[in-house]
Amino acid sequence: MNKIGVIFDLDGVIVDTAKYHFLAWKDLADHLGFEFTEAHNELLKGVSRVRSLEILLDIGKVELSEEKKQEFLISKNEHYLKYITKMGAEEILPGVNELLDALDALGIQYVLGSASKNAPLILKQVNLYERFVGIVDGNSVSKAKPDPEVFLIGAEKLHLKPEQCVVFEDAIAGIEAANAANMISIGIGDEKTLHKANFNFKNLTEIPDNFIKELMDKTKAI
Ligand code: B16
Ligand code: MG
Repeated sequence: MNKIGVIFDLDGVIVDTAKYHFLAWKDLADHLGFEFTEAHNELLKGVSRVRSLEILLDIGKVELSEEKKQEFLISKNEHYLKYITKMGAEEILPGVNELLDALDALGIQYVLGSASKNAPLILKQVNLYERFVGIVDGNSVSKAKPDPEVFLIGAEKLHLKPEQCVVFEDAIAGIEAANAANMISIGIGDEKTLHKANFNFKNLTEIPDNFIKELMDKTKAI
């Protein structure tokens, strides 16, 4: 069996923070006087905070000074944090605890690879922080997904080669980043949307018991 490690995306894989991003971005759109729908919010999944604001302003056809943009980035995050600080372990998505237990039992280490600058806080809120051997978040990268940087730093934290790493992701840009890093990509969510992934599951509860063991046998490397 080959040695492998796992890199988890946060929003959409471990917890659903997209609903809180939506409320905070919608509040800003309301303030600026245009409609922001849940369909619009899909465009922001896996995307950095700065890029999210650019997309939102494009939707509303609003132009702002750099100063105003900075101001709204801060106020949006303050609003978002009001929801995040109320989160608890009950918000961990189905199948996460079972998968982490299975990885622990197999001696497989895992790190986080998220675009969120709030990732450490969120993991602490849901009591998962201590289980991860490393966190790569929006503060540690210079290039956003689909650039592979976030996952390559994750591989370093696992002391593994990229081809020994398995990435769980819910966003197209994240799957592209994992593929570009030469890692095994697992799409969590809509199979059609995430068709570039090496494997697809609707959610983590759908992962068969022997899946991780079989991956260890099959990994490209090593
Ligand atoms: P923050 P992920 C991403 O998390 C979210 O999907 C995305 O909607 C958000 O804009 C981004 O984090 C930045 O979040 O404002 O907290 O820094 O999916 O990469 O875990
Ligand atoms: Mg995500």
